[in-house]
Amino acid sequence: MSITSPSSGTVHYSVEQDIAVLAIENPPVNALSNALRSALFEAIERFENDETASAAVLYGVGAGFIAGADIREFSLEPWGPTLPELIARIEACEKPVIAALHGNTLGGGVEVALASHYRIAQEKTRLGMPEVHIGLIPGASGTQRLPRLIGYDAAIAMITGGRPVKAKDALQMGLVDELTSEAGIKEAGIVFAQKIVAEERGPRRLAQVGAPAADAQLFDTARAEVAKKAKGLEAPSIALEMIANAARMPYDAALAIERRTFLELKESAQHKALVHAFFADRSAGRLPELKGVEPRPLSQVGVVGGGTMGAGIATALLLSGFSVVLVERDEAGLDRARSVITANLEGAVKRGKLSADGLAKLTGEALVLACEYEAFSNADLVIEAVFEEMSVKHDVFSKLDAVCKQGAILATNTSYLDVNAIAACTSRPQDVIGLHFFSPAHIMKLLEVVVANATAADVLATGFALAKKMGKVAVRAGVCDGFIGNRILAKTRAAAEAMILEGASPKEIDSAIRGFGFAMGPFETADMAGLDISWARRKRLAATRDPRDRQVGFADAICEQGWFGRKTGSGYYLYGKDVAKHTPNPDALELIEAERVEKGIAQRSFSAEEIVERYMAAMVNEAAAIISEGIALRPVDVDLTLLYGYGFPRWRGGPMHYADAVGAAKILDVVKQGAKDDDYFWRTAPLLEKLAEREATFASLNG
Ligand code: T1G
Ligand code: NAD
Repeated sequence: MSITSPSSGTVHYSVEQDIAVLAIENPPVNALSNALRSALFEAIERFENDETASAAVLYGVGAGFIAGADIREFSLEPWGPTLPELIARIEACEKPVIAALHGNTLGGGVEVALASHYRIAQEKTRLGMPEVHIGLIPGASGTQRLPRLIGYDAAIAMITGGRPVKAKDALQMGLVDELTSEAGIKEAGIVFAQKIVAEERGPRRLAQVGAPAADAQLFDTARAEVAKKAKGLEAPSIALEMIANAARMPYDAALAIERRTFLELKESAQHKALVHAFFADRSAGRLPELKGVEPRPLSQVGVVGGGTMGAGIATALLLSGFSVVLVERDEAGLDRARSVITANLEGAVKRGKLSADGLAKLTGEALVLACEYEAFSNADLVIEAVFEEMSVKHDVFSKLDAVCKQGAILATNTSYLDVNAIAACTSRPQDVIGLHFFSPAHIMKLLEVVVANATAADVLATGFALAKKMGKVAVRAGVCDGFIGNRILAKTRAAAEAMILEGASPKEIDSAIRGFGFAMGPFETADMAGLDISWARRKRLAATRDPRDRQVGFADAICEQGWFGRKTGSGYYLYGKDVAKHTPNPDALELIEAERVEKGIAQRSFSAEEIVERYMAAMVNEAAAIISEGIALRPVDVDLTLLYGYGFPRWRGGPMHYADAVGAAKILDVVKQGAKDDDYFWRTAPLLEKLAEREATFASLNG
């Protein structure tokens, strides 16, 4: 029979060979919903009263045991037994309860397993406490039971790091009692339970086990390590203190603090932002345009150009199992490409991502280097990564059009150029698309898939399928100067440059933006990418630029000196073996000051808060325009772009989630304030105005 509650989640109860079998079912991941907790609680009560059953086995129907609390229900009013109540009930059973684990056993799933008296796991089980990834701590005794079972070091690593462990490591650390290679976890559980009964081993209750002793140093060392890795995340350090409580107070007192802290964190801004990011990840490829559209098959992929991007893209393709044909202009170009690709792949070997044999294969038969475009005749997709100049792109696409087979997809990695104009150089615009990778292409997770006017639906679908195979996050973008990410970047950088003219220093701005949570500020990023890139873009746009579009002079003046950033030893900062990080380039500061004097601008000071406010207002306002224009289909696509391509702090959820948290009205105020001085740059995006008026959120537009 089934014990079913009105919302999703069921436990099927049966007795097989004197063992009660509790089959937990809540597809797709058996999350502990209100309904499932209720059903499990009832099933446990039934087992206690069932004289025909001498032990119980809990197992998950489907791909795993239990993937933790139901994240979709965090924002709802809970009902039925809480997880701590359920867990206490399981542990209190007078007859042995065995958790039989397979697949994902995460968070509350591990807590259910820890409340059970014995644990058996299939060899491929992943056991983890990922709560910190959604800004939480284990909320149902995990911080107390886990160290009692596996000791402080292992518990600290699992809980504060959030990474799952493999079953064989779980066995070694004592987290599970036995491993099974049996395909049926239910059957293995029953056999294990019968053994427990036959050996008359009764319930083992972790709550009754004393906490291990801890030496004074242990938690101090851990505090320093956790803080160093946290990068703005609050939950890991808080979780660590909960574990430390196990060593310094009785079980019940520590448990009460854990629960209270968990409930507080459930209301925190970081938790809400991280849950937003969790669901954003899962909505990435969910586009109406892709529904029911079959991607084209991909096996051999061509790359034109073996420079920074081409070599990185080729590396990423090889690591994802594609065979690659790379074409450069001459032998010297090919040599450079080969050595960069080999070095990248050697890095993958060092990181344990590739074997030495794999390296030989990828640099051998899987990679063909050539100087003739005819080498692309068999390619299913060719990705162009040559110089950012329309005339060069024009030449390359005409040649590709001539040599590539029918149905081959022709893609450009351009950062800013018009993909419609590139498509027009071919006789097959329906097969042309933008595939905008980020540098380093074999590391960065974002892929902007840029749809031109004539791009066919199955070509777009192939872009998304490619990203999936490469382990990247794909975001659909429309054609405009810079697509989603670089267009926003250009706008925020311009807002930062304007603040510099008013009196802030590049270092103050970078430090404020890092304080917000970005890995780097805009000027150190520009120095790293090369200042010549945006200089070239400014020159390209100069002829068509709106006369109201104010430009700072110092950005060009710095480039005119040949200071292109890190690669030339100086830019906004100085670089060199003996130069401390973030040492401003005094000559660049002089150029800035000279421009202030020339324009009669009185220098004033900026607080970090004001810098962030302006920077983020410029970002959100531009993003709102990008959404209205259909360049980004949904606000969540902007969030994904900034999270995966631009170092936006995940615990802030992305710029649109940030805007929702702050409120559209507040952002609009900053935009309007800016418009008093420069009403062209700070022209209000009508969407922002509309949301502010209606007190509505960007999230409401995600559909
Ligand atoms: N709650 C609700 N839905 C979930 C879910 C969860 N915990 N986990 C996954 N889903 C949905 C997901 O949205 C998607 O739905 C579908 O399942 C498949 O997921 C009290 C506080 C389990 C490794 O953080 O890490 O327990 O989009 O596409 O790649 O102490 O999902 O198809 O509609 O990701 O095979 C701790 C989060 C909670 C686990 C599977 N648990 N999940 O990956 O499939 S806090 C987590 C994952 C907690 C206690 C604490 C992964 C996965 P849809 P998927 P996958
Ligand atoms: P790069 O100068 O490092 O490399 C370009 C390579 O293309 C050179 O090796 C050159 O020899 C080769 N090349 C030029 N013309 C060619 C031709 N006709 N046939 C074959 N090879 C040719 O440039 P990059 O930084 O790799 O940028 C390439 C493209 O990627 C540009 O469109 C750029 O805007 C875009 N992009 C760059 C970055 C970045 O961070 N560098 C990021 C995303 C996109």
